[in-house]
Amino acid sequence: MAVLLFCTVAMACAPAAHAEDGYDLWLRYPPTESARATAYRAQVSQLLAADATPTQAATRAELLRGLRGLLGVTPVPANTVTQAGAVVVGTPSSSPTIARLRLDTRRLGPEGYLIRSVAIDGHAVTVIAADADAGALYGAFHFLRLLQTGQPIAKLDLRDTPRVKLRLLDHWDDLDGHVERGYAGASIWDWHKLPDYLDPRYTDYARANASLGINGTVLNNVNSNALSLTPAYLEKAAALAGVFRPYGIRVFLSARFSAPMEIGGLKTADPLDPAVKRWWRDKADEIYRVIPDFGGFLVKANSEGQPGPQDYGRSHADGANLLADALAPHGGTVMWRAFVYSHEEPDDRAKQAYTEFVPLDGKFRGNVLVQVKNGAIDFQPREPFHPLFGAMPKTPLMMEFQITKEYLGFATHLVYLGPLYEETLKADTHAKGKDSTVAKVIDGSLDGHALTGMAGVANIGAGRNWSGSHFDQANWYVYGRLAWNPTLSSRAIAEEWVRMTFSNEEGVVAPVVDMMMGSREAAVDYMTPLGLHHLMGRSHHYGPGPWVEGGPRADWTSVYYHRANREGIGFDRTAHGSNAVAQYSPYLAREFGDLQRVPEEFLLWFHHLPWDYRTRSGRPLWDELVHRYTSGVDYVRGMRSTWSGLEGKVDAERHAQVAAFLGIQEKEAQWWRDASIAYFQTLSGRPLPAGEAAPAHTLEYYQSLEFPYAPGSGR
Ligand code: GCV
Repeated sequence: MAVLLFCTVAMACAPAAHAEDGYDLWLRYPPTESARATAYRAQVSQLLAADATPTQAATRAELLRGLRGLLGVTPVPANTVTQAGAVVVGTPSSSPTIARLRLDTRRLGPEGYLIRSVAIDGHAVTVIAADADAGALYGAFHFLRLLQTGQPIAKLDLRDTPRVKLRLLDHWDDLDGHVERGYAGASIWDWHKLPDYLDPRYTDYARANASLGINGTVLNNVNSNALSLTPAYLEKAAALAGVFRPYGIRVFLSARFSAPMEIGGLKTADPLDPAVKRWWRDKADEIYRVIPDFGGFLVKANSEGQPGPQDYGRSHADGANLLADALAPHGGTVMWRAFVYSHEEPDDRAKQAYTEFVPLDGKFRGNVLVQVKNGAIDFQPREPFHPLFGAMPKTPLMMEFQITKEYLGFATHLVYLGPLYEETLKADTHAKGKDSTVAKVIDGSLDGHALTGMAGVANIGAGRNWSGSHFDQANWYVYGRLAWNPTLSSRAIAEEWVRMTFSNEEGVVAPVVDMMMGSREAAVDYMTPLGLHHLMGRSHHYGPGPWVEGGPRADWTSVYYHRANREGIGFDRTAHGSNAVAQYSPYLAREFGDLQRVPEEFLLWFHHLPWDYRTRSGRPLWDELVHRYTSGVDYVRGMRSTWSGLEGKVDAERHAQVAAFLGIQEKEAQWWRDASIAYFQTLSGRPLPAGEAAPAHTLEYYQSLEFPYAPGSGR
């Protein structure tokens, strides 16, 4: 085992002199403030870390990089623990020192770790121990996080294991470099140059994900192209898998259900056809020959025009099981999406996934996860949790969150999604009595599933700062941390992120965390207050479009969802309306259906109410709506002023971009407010409440705006 001894070098602990462009994410490792750095250096004077495997080498390299940056220490080879302040990282098989300690690493599983302050031969030592290499890597990142966030490290006794097995990013990246709903530039995958050119960025992508515990990535869009399953593209995917493997990340692919016809020359893709079964089995064998640790398939079937088993009169279970049987011999998993709604629009769109999937509970193979979006419509600024959670006890359901902000202001709006994720995960399904939270469905504890998963639709692109804006990096971060442990607090995660990404100075941390924590509620207010939803511009989804109607299908319009008329506004999902409430547990069905008990944030999601309905503030509904729109805009104004007060405390380059983006956000928040009020006022016929400013333009003006080149459109 290679053993390294640190000698410290004098280093000025001034802020980084170079401009910060966001590339380094939360792994910047800037010099630590000097008093704290001195203390840390004494506690981190030696590093014992093996490098016999690629994962061990990555772990050691990350520790060296981090410690060098944070503490200004340079490693020198040595043999054993010879002084206080050694850091020992590894497993009982990679590290004789750890083996000697006889720690109970078995119970940590393949990805867990412990970090403990112990004495070895009379020296104070920090041990980062795991049962497998990946756990040691995660432990090393945790240790670095403690230093990055200025935590004491003298008396550590931590252990952590992930609560969710598959923690994935779903890339909606097309093979031509376009990213569906991507606002951070072109695809990070340069398919054309793969497999021969491996952009160093792929390694940094893996490092960033590993630092959060993300252990899988679906490389291509769920609106998939069968070409990604051809030999040439499998070779490219294999090259990426090779880069990611040392970081514990496995590659998955979105599979096009009709691939046997499109690239296999078959006349059908019927899941019960023997030739189709053989084709998928052969394809799986071929994939595992080039990617031995391939994770499996993600499938969008019979949804928004994608092919699927229903094209042949078969069920989603038939389709999923076909692929599951092909992958099973290799240990692969199928993630079958429940984002389905019929082309014929027979029923409230919010009800359709439940209607289709609940009867299939128990019919899926053991290596199938059904992937369910957090809400029943589509990643709206706010939705009640999806009624499927808690309703399919015999089937493991995995969560699908969206990290990219398709409906939350694209890249420029500062909207921290932690509270949205947390709200969903903490929601109580009441499926098995009180405290049957969505988090417990996802981590498998509610129904006893060992196969568990969470997916986040990535907000990563080829842009220099990865996510399109500095604050959007926080959404990648919080997603990863919650995928590891869905019970963490979004505020605590925001604080961690701010400390690592911007500064440990309290004068920065407190105001930025506060600003982030209220930002999602503000977006709800200026876009879709009180349970309104799906009111954005048609197809590109940029900006307000509450007037959107007509077109190919009613449930792609806004009027379908807000149902506003002269009398009132809102979607009646009670027993008098679509009765979507009945898809929740009886307790929640009563709560959501009862005007006295329904949480006000879901008022118009579940109820159609007259404009003069008295809300809990005492204001009539129309006045309350206007009030919410305005307070959303006011919050953005407040963020601008908070941020401008931080000038000089955050590096100039990032400060300037955030300030400019907040300016865009304020303009667009005002646009959302004004356009929405201008439109709804034509229906409510009511005056603006006293003190509320009239929209800056006429409704016709807002309706005339067109954005043919808005980024990220679907195709
Ligand atoms: C990948 C929404 C998006 C689509 C996306 C779809 C899905 O409808 O607008 O771009 O397609 O969700 O999740 O499949």
